Amino acid sequence: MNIRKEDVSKAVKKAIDEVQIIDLHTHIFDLRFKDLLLWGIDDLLTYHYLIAEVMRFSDMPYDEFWKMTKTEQANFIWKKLFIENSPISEAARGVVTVLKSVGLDPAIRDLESYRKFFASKKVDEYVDLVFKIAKIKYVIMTNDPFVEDERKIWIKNEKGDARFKSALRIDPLLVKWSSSYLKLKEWGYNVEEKLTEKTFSEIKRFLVDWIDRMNPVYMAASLPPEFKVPADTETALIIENAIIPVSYERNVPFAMMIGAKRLSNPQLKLAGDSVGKADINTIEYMARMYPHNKFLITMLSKENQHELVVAARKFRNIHIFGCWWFLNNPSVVDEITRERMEMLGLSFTPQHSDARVLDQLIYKWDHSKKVIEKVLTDKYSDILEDGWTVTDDEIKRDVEKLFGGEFEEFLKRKF
Ligand code: FIX
Ligand code: ZN
Repeated sequence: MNIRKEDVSKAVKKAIDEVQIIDLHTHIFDLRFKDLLLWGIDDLLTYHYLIAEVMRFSDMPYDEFWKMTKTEQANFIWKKLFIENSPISEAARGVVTVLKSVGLDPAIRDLESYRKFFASKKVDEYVDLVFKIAKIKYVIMTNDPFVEDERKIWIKNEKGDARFKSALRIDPLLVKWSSSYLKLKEWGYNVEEKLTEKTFSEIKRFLVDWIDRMNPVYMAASLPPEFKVPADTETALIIENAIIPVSYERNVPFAMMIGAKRLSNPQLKLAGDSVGKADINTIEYMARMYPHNKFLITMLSKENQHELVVAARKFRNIHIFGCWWFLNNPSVVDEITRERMEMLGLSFTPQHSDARVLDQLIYKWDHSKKVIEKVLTDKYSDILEDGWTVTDDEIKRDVEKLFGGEFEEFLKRKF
């Protein structure tokens, strides 16, 4: 039935509340990976976003912070960011949203009672609970074969949980070749530091072996602001001579996450990364030169967003996903999502969670869904004003596309 103008917001809210989400990029793991799966209040409080924030309220030497146990760090963060200040930043608000969503009372502000709640949970049941609350169909993990703790689990070839799909993460190959080639050698690939034809073909063999082992939805790398292709750099040469051909032959898209400036403040460790504007020409070059390849793209700098949307309009082999990291704040998600919808309609994926802690699926999606709901309501209201009609089913169809359906269609297309 056609929706009346005054009912649009209700209809959009219902469709978004009910949609089963495909989360394109996370850092969570299924149960095979044991302790690599982070969850519960102490992991939530020691999230690297909150570590960066807490140090701004303190003159504690960085070393002293890193020497504390996880519980002590969590106590410190709780005291500073939740008791001595109101938790209004996006990452702090996220903890409050999680407490409320799992049935705890944020108003009691009692960290020990929250700890007791999580200590009473079994991890497998808690995974089910989080997936149910956040309405997740499946997540895509970040799987790096260069991380020894992960690698040793992959090589056991155990069956995983279908709700956790993999992504083959290859940053070390692209940004640390001078040490990664030694690892490849150790694993039986006949490579040398110099990028010869033989070395490219062995890198390809490495990629194919891991694609066979992980069955990844895509290959991915996070790349710095100065990332440039074509260029006479190890990164560019490995991409053009190994990643691109394997990505095409195996029909595994290449996800480029561009603009992360690693360890801008090394004292903050994982929390010390920053952002820089990247060159859109690289993306346009790759999409143009390799029209039969598929590229998933997200960029970290706000300044890159407009030109990225334009690039996607020009090249159908680009699928934009998510408001990444420093962009995942309601005001910025609102602006970027509006612009993307205005130029791409429904042919992009507005958000991924980037959850590092299982429970974050709850808040990251809760907060993003509220913004996407507002934007979509405005867009339907505009066309209704002009005399167009929409039905509940059409809204449901569109919402499903935005939360993973269009991404799955992109994967199926053959360019
Ligand atoms: O490179 C990445 O996948 C980034 O998303 C992360 O490594 C980053 O630290 C993060 O957690 C951002 O949300
Ligand atoms: Zn990430």
